[in-house]
Amino acid sequence: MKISRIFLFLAIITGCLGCTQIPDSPSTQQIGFNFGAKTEKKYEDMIVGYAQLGAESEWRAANTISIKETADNLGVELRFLDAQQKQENQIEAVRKFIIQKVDIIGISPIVETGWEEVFQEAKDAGIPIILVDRRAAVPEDFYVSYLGSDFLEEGRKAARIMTELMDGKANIVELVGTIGSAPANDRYAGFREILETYPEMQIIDSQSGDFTRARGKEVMAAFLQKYGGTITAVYAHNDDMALGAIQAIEEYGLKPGKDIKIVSVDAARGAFEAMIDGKLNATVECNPLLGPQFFDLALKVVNEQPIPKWVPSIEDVFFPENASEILPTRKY
Ligand code: GZL
Repeated sequence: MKISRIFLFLAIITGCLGCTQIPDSPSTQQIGFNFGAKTEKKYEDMIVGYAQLGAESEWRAANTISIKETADNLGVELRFLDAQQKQENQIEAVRKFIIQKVDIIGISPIVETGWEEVFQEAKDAGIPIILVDRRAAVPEDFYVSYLGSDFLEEGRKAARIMTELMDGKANIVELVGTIGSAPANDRYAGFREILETYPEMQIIDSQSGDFTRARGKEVMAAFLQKYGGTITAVYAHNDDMALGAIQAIEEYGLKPGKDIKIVSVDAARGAFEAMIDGKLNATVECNPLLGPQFFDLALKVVNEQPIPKWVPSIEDVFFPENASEILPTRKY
């Protein structure tokens, strides 16, 4: 008798190993033989914990909407916590998800460092982590995948655009994002990498506006008090700070986009409106609409299917020339 028949025979008389009890159905209750094969989870079977960092910008608002709307459309049970831009709140959120035994955790780490301990706790609890939007400086086995942009390349793109806009000569002030965050670190580095070969492209000052419009305006106003009209260009790590800088430049009595050229990052709706008004000279896209890709990755992870360690966002750059035509097509 062939070995497989013996196994099947033994399985039947010993009450069938690894049986799947098929829930009562109108007709009959059946016992299925799955011989250890796991039933594949569907979106509606998943419980996902998402530790969002805050609500500091247009970009973040669009990112949150994308996560929540996608979960709703797919029928995923989403546990969503907003850390209000405090790392300790994000850490607490991850610990709550561990206690709740969610299937998987998504997190946009507000800064790169300080995650080893709580990520180890998730690992010990057997709950995988997907990094969304921002990276964390942890060993690669602490997370299953990073879904987000190449911030270094965003910085390089901004520098190439600025150099062309200024014909290779500018006094630049820089509005930096949240100190210690991956986008701020890399947009800072990528921008400088390109400027190395342009000695007359000078960064005369650099300060954090924490990715918010209010702080961007405050920092730009201080730059104008210190340097006045010697400033010829602004590099803003996001559109919200650029819009704040525009207000400060106008209140100082200069024309943003003309007297002082401005290049920013995100390509949010406000940037298109500013470009149409002639007050912003370019914006480098950073895509916040990560919901569909995130839940697709999450389902693959819970079904133990292979996924890439990094899923880069697809992004473009935008200029005033066609801002009016593109704005109606924008989703954030
Ligand atoms: C980038 C994202 C940044 C945006 C800002 O992926 O983390 O945070 O550029 C947002 O607008 O606040």
